[in-house]
Amino acid sequence: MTEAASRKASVSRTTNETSISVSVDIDGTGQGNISTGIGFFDHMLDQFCRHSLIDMDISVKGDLHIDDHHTVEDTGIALGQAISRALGDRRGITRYAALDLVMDETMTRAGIDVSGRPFLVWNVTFPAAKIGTFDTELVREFFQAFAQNAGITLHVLNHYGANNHHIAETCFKAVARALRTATEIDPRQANRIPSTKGILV
Ligand SMILES: [Mn+2]
Repeated sequence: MTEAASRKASVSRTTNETSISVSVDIDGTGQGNISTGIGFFDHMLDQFCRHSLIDMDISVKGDLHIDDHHTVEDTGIALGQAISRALGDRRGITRYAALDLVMDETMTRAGIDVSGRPFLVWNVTFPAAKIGTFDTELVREFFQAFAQNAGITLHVLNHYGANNHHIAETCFKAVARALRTATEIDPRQANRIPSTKGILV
């Protein structure tokens, strides 16, 4: 980019199940203001924000009297939409990133292609169904919704781990770090769409 374009976007999404406002700044410093009504999910999104360096304001009012499912999935939808809008035509991005992330006894790999082609490969098994009151199966639901709506190809592989909190947290942190790298502007091709097709949407 000859002149740094602003890579920010806001999304508001209201259904009969949830009401969500999301604002993101891809070129942020990892400042977040996150409130979903689900303590554990807020903790995960705080990690996602901090380690991606993408500023995220996320405010959700969901039908938690039913369960956490709609709130988690719809947050993934709105956050993915905001990231996609903020990326615009995806000009100049690094596009690919992958890394292994460790936390105590757990190691998780995330690989990303900011391709415009939504796809999730999820190879993570939680030993327990719950972390406190939070259903561990919702971690996959979040990333499925996020990848679909962000227009990214996302692979997550848990190599090993015993503690469910750690397994979940390494998923969020690994995807955050990969997303940070993959969405950063590559100065060697800063004004070019990183595809021989000439388009990434
Ligand atoms: Mn934690």
